[in-house]
Amino acid sequence: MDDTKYLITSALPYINGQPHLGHMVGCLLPSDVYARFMRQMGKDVLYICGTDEHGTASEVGALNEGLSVEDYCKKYHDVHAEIYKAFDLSFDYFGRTSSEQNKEITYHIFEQLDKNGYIEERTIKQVYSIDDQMFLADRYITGTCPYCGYDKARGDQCENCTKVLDPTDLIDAKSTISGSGNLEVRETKHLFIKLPALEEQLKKWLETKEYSWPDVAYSIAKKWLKEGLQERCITRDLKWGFPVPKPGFEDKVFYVWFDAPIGYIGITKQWSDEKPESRHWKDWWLNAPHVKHVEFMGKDNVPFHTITFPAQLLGTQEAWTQVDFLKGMSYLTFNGGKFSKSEHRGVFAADAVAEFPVDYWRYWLMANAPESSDASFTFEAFANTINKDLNDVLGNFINRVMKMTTNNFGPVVPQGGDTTDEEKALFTRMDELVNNYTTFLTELEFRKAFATLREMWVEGNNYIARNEPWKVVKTDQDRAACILRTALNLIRIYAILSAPIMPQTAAKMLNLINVSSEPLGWINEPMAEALICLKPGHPLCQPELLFSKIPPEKVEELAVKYKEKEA
Ligand code: B3M
Ligand code: ZN
Repeated sequence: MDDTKYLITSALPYINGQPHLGHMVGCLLPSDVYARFMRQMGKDVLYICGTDEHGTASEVGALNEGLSVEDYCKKYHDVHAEIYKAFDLSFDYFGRTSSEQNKEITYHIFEQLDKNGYIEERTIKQVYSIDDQMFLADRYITGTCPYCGYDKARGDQCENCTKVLDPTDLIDAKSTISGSGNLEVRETKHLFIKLPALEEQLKKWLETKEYSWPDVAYSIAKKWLKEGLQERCITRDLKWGFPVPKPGFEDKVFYVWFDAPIGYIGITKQWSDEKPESRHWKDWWLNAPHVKHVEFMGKDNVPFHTITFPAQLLGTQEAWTQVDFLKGMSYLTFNGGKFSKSEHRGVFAADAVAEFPVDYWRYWLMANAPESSDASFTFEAFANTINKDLNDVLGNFINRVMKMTTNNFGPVVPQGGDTTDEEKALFTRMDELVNNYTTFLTELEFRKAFATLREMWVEGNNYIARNEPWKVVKTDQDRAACILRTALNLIRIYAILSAPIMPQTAAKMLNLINVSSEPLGWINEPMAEALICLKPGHPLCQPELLFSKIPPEKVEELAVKYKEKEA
């Protein structure tokens, strides 16, 4: 028996601000599609996500809204949770990195690292803002670039000439929080994780991944290792975060990237503690050789998940579950430019579900997923895909078959006729497509998978077009019955196979043919069996349109509406 368990995680979205379509397709949707697929395959799945809450951005966000950081995070945690629910993300648990459980595990991991000699103290120089009463992270300092004179250069880099800067290089440096120029350089003590000391272990571990990780992930990790690892600072002078449990460091907190990935574990423990149906978190995370951990993230997060987080876990010298497979996504652009939270450019997830049914978004985003390169969202492209793929190809097929059947045979699967070479050819072609589709989903090749799904819909249309049941019904009722019965069976197959990407539509499709959607398995049997599953006499429901076309006026209206937000 296969006792592999699948631990599926999506990168934990930062709490501040609203998720946009780029976030949705960057890790949340692909992980959901995969989790749904694996559940349908009958696998033992745990799907975990949550908000990433620590760091300066939360402190600044709370300040801007006049809230305490705790209230600010609670508020936005709920905002995120609600949006993801609207997108039908099927997390087993959506937790928070600021939870007590995460604190407990973060402390444990830190203490192990310290005990094993992988933590060291260093004194560093940092910019202190006297008026803000805090040390400033480099990106919260702006000033004039000494190289090109650009007056909005950040403490870590000049956006204009791209030179990497030290905050002390800036002329007329100011805090971006208060705008105050009352800054001074102070010495401060911090803790560092000794990544160089973990380099050998990390290399050995990484080598085992050469053939199982996608090229991008493996090559990013390799490149980091080749350039040589540096000690990394894991503490910050902030108030919001987990206080560092070490004498002399009580007034510091852990750096957000130290406790955020541990959040996957902490959130699993939240699930364990809070949900009666859960299992023990350690079954997934500690001494759990049967667990396969599959991670989804934007490609900028890959180094943290292939180098720093694995090193944190390796350094404990305990048997933590490490990432087995990692899907790093490229970026989605909006009309060719960047989605920007601060400039309100792009379509936010909450707006998206207010404009169109969620399955339109799920389908478009996943069928055009930015996998090997960036993808660009435009309303025109969106409308094109929805009108063609969903309305003309899938919707039209279902509607015609349902109508022809009920008009000629009543609301039942028609009786009569035997399968001919036409059906046998369809079975063979569908066997091949279902097989490819399953393989692509297993390998997380989303674009290829959904192009294949669409091909199956096209096959259905071609089958109907070739066999012309609307004509045949006038001369040969038995033959027409066989064609429509086969076509009705195709609807069942399409529903089951579309469920990971369009769960609501799949349920509606099954409802039309009066098939229960619980529990929803996969298609494992050959088409010669699967396509005769619905038997003559099986009752059907009233035909109903599943999609509607997006007219050109609507495209124009939306293009204007969402462009206006640019200003
Ligand atoms: N919050 C970055 C991001 O949302 C970061 C991911 C954490 S995963 C542990 O892109
Ligand atoms: Zn410059």
